[in-house]
Amino acid sequence: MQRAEAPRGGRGERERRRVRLGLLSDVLWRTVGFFHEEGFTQLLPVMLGRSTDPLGPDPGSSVIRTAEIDYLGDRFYLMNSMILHKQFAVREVGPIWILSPNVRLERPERGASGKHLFEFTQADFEVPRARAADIRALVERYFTELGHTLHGHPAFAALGIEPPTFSPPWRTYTTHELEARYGADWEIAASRDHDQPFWALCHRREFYDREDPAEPGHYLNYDLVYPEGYGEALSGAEREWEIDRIRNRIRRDGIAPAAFGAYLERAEGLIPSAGAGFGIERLARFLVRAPHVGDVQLFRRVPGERADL
Ligand code: ASN
Repeated sequence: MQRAEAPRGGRGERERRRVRLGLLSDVLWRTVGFFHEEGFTQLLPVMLGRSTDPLGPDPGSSVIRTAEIDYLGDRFYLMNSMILHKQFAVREVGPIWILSPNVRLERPERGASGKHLFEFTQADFEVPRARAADIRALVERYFTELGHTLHGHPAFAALGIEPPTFSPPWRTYTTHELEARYGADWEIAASRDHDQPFWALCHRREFYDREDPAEPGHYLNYDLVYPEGYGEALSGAEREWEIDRIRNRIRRDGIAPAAFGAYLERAEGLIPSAGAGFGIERLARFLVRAPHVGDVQLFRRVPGERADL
């Protein structure tokens, strides 16, 4: 298959990349500090699982397939996300977070979106018995503190841009409201129309996002969207934890139950929880106003582009 070569860039671009990576390093440092100060236990990431996130049904998801490897007679999937593992981890450990590498084999045309990578890292966290509003408040605290930490960071002057200012509480919309205003492909149009991040509630998404038992068809999930056209920042939800509801949702979604056997065997005894994950590279891209999320990676992983190394 024809693939574009990764842009190499001249000296100016190499210098910008060095500055961007320096800022990303400080974002990581502050993120570690924040979650520890908030009482989360940091876990090491899992990269292979006997079940992983199906990433659908969700019109925003477009992976060709889930990457898998066979090892000693067992099939392992590379993590699309650690969501299923997070559900067990909160039961064992309490509030947890992970810097979690994900592999998502996106279609090559996704490279043009500016925000898709086939390998990236998310800050992924989960809190036992939390509700959606608790998680949204936590995320707003995180961004506020990050904004304070980065104020005056030399990277912004070096790049000739203003540091972002975050002033939550942020607006919330349902996806129905956004669709009515901006059409089915609302994300980027709505993002361009805002100068602060905003919340989009109530997507019909994966089986693990809880459907409100009091209001079927209403999902207790939330996306955070960056302003100025940068698009989705974070997704999360309250979770389905009752085994019968999980089984029904998997059936209703028409996804192959075989890939969830290992999860379902253990899913009895899950507890209510809520959490979210945000892509570190997308956050860095937004902060430094990079044209493409691959511009903040030293080893670019852009769909449709040949990787250097
Ligand atoms: N991390 C997300 C969540 O917590 C799931 C995902 O990345 N697909 O809901």
